[in-house]
Amino acid sequence: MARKHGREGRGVVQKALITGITGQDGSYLAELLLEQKYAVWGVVRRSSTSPMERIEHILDRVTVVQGDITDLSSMIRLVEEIQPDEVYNLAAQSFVPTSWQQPILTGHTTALGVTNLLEAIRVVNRKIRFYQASSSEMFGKVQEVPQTERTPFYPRSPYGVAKLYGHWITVNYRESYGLHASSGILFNHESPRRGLEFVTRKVSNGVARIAMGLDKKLKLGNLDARRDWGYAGDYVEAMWRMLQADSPGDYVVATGKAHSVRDLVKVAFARVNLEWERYVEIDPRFVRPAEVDYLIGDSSLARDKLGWEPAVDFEGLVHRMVDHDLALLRSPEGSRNDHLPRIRPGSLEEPPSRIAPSRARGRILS
Ligand code: NAP
Ligand code: F7E
Repeated sequence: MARKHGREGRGVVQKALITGITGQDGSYLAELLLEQKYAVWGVVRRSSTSPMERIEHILDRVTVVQGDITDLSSMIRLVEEIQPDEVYNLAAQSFVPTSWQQPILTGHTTALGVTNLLEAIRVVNRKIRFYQASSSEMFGKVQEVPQTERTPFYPRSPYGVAKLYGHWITVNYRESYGLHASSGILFNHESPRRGLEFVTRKVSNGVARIAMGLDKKLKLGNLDARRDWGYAGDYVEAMWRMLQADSPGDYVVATGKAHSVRDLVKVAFARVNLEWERYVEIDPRFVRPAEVDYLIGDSSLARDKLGWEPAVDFEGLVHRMVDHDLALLRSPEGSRNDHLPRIRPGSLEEPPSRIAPSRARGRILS
């Protein structure tokens, strides 16, 4: 899709602050903003190990700053110091099953964290434009098919409930203080950079491992769940376009096509000429206490108002992910068995997507 340039007549370098820059979306968004000649700052939590794997290739072009979205003082300090034109809030506890295990942390991060950033903007400079990463999980037990910006919400997990708070507090700050604050209701979007615990990457990695003779089985939960899956690289463009619009708003971002987890598995195994039925086992530990059965979005508003449309289709996405994981396992790093990503037997905790230790580079400002 052809990219439009940002807001016209700016003349000066635009400054963007991204929370969640080390995540899947943060890495693609940072690349897009660098391409658009922004100066980019990314918030990274202090940790005893480095989470920079997804942004190592751009660390010399972004400024990494320490902060935590649950800590209001660090958000105020960063917004004051950087004086960004645009703030993208992508930070969250984003894995739905973990939200049942850590509901309070999920609330602090995924819900109240949004207020911390909005407060920082309200106090420091109300002209800063704000993007909130809302989610189709807010539709949960869907009240309408397909889902639009007007569909009533019915979240089914502590994560969905927390995102709903984040969505409404964004709307509220827009209406209360006149902030240019937009909420992107994004449906599932995936990529080779997806965390290994999410079903698409779990499947692409599992298929690659089975094709390489490293695993014999792939254990999954509910194969009947249907999702509207798109490509993360396409979706970050919608985020950026929301902040270039004259007025703020709420937008559904989706492909308009749904597939089941079973479809995903079929396409992924077919990519390596294997019959999925021989390898996939159902493990009740991966079935959720309350499921979201069927998500499919209507993104007409984003298409009409923002000129956004997705470029990568479902098959293209799954092939890209399987091919990537095969290449990774065949690479010199991947051939070191002790570093291969795998689901540990008997554990619901799935490993981080790292293959090799990251080399921390770039400027860390504290
Ligand atoms: P992700 O890969 O899980 O990334 C989450 C990011 O948030 C990571 O950079 C993580 O940092 C950071 N983070 C977590 N807690 C934080 C805290 N307390 N303070 C500062 N940073 C913190 O998620 P994603 O897939 O890129 O998604 C980006 C956003 O979109 C999330 O808000 C997610 O809920 C939302 N969303 C995602 C989808 C999707 O399909 N991907 C759909 C709708 C909405 P660490 O690296 O240190 O963990
Ligand atoms: O599950 C089913 C599972 O974990 C998708 C996050 O980015 O998108 C994501 O949330 C479906 C569910 O994503 C396994 O039950 C079957 O129905 O990949 P997922 P999610 O829960 O839809 C939304 C929009 C977000 O906002 C979230 O941040 O797949 N499923 N078997 C499985 N899921 C997992 N993870 N593992 C399985 O073994």
